[in-house]
Amino acid sequence: MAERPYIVGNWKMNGTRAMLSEVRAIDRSSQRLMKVEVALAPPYTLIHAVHREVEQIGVGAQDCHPGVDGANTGDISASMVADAGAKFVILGHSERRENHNESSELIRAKITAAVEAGMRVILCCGESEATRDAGDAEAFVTKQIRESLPDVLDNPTDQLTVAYEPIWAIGTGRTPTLDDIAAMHSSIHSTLVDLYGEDHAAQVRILYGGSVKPDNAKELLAVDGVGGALVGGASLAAESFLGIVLAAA
Ligand code: G2H
Repeated sequence: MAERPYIVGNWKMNGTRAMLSEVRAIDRSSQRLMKVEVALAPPYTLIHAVHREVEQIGVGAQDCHPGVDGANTGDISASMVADAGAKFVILGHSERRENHNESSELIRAKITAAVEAGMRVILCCGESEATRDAGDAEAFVTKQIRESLPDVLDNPTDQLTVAYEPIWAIGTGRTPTLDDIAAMHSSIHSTLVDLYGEDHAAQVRILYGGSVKPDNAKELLAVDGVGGALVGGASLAAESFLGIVLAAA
């Protein structure tokens, strides 16, 4: 595991201001766990409120538009989420790729916009069950990463985190074998070496995501090459999220 594991809660389309008490509990406990970097990505509507509540943990967004401003009803730009207090944005999540037909080309434009707005990016990637069963998982994820990342990042070490989330493990309670996770993380690392060189790639954390829970977090986080976790359902309550943070400490 990377020196300082990164545990990120992705609230997806969940959360109202009533959940700010959970945020306070997560932030207070995280202050005692300096060995772990902790962050939450609430829905747009809560970014500013969460930002105002926290002292220790990071706050991010779950998406952004590739443009800067303009006539895009209902869309939110990278600079707008940055203005609300977000320091990072999750891009390329399979729920965006599948439910909103987001291509890797669009995700690449969003990453460029986010970096230009001064934000860090968590790029998600992951294969379907059919792709894994066909033995094509690593090739598929390599292609996704190569097509989604801009050719040039000023400083990939600071700007980029990658999250490997096999689609069939998201919210299902199923996870890949630990060997499969290790092999995929090694493959992603090699892709990053090709793109940015060994020194930068060594610093880019690769998270695992997909049904991470307090009771499986320790073994998942101990897998070679896993630098933290992107957590959905189990991040919605302080108790379960902090169980995962503790497992990383
Ligand atoms: C995968 C993950 C968080 P969950 O989408 O990004 O969700 O932990 O609910 O599987």
